[in-house]
Amino acid sequence: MLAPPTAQLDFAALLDTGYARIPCSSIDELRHVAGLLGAIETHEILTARPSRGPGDNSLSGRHGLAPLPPHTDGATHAVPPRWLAMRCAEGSDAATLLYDVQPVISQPEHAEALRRPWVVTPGGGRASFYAPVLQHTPYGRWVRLNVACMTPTAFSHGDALLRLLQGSLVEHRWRSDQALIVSNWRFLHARAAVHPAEHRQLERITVR
Ligand SMILES: O=C(O)CCC(=O)C(=O)O
Ligand SMILES: [Fe+2]
Repeated sequence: MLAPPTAQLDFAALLDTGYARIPCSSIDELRHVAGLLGAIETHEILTARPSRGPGDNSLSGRHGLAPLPPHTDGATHAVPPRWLAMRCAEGSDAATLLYDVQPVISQPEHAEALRRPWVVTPGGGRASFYAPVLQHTPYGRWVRLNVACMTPTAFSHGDALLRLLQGSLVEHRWRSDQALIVSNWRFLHARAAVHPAEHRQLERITVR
């Protein structure tokens, strides 16, 4: 008998590295593993589509099938989701790119710059608010960055961060029998360009 997905997730290792590839062959298994990480917030199938133009403040709406720049999912939430559980069974040629922020924020001069405020604009009539890229709270420490809905105030450090992060890139190649679990508090993620004939469908569960 196959081991249940619970047996395959080493939580201590996940906390250490901030991401994990695990055996997973169905959306039910993905849901099961995501549920082990915390409370499931959203469960979606993201279909890669051509751009809807600059008026759209979602990254995927703006960039369409072109490469998606590094970002945090749920960047407009008061607290972005802690974990992302993802699986790509269709249209999986384009790699997903993970950028570990930890090496950068362990350097005090960068951490300091990343605590400067940005304006976060949620859209849909919700009020804008200030938030730093790097936020320390009694509940934990997280990063938040999405240039489609965030604007730096005078002395922000976003471009420098994106340059520094090139040094901590992990390229993830999708397999239909694997899922990717990633800390959305520690990693930014991006995606290579998608070929229109691929019909990319990414199953994504966000966990808080
Ligand atoms: O398709 C992917 O690999 C990532 C898509 C993504 O990050 C998003 O839509 O937020
Ligand atoms: Fe994303």
